[in-house]
Amino acid sequence: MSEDKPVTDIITLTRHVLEEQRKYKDASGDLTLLLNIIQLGCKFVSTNVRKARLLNLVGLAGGAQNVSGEDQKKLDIISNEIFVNALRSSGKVSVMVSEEEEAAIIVEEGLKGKYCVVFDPLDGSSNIDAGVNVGTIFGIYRVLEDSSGNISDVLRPGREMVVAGYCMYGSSANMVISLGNGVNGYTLDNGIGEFILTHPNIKIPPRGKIYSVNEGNSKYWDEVCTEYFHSLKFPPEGKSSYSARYIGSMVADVHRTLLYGGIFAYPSDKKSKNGKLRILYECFPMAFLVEQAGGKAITGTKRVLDVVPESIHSRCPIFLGSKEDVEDVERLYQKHA
Ligand code: AHM
Ligand code: MG
Repeated sequence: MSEDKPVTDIITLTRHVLEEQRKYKDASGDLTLLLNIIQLGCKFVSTNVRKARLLNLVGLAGGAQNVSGEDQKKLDIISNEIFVNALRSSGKVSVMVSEEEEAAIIVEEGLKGKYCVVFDPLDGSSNIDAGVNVGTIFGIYRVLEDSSGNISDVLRPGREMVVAGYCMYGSSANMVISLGNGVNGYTLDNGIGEFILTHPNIKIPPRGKIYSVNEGNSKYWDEVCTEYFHSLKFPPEGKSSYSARYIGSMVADVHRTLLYGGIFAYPSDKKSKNGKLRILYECFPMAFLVEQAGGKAITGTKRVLDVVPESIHSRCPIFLGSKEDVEDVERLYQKHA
């Protein structure tokens, strides 16, 4: 066999999901189709992130602001439209929540399906002008029994999600997904336009050597955060200190944490009582993935996936990553309770 013979038995994301779904007798194929729509959106965003500078998509979109009062980028708006249009027309979705939409989108009768999708179409977009990695984060709930599909279908604990994932747009587009039975990573092959399984069964190391937090906020931290991060930099004699890595793009910081281990945090502080990151479409999907990879995600005092969001854009503090690292924080919060 010649060495340059191409691999012909490729495991694409769709094939992988189909194989998984075959295990469930009552699987209708709807979830597979929905994930295909999400893949389409991610491929579109990936292409546009790459073309951004050439197409003049970098920069602010005519002074528009999103619901959190942040400037919207042209790419944020485009990415949001791609997902909303594709998901609505799929016929598989009843409710959508996007970081870029003030209200939940309730899909019209006739097009409603049995799923709800929550997403941040372009997370970390303040980094785009510098060419830093950005990403799409998403989570999927099944519409509750007896519900016609409304906001109560998404104001639920994250542990009830059926799928969580993100796509990171970096040197390549990396999709990381969990259907509730482990975590797999796929890399977009631009030549054939398919996500190929490249990181099967991702497991986060039980302890890491990296911490990831915006230390510029440290003057506002509570005593637990102050003590914890100090302990990583000034460990007892004979122990190595942790390395600091903070990209400021949650998808990229969590991706590194999943692969290398360590801890990522966006804590609450005196300025931001609930931290910065949004529960439904930032904290929940990432907490789901980290737990499925063997790690932990807490607010400080409780499991992130047990939080019930009060509103679709509510925020919560988060510490996620290697099990032992997160347990160190948990113990400190218990000690100071
Ligand atoms: P965005 O959704 O407006 O892009 O904000 C979320 C981003 C996350 O990707 C990242 O973890 C965090 O904001 C960084 O915030 P800060 O600049 O305060 O450190
Ligand atoms: Mg975001």
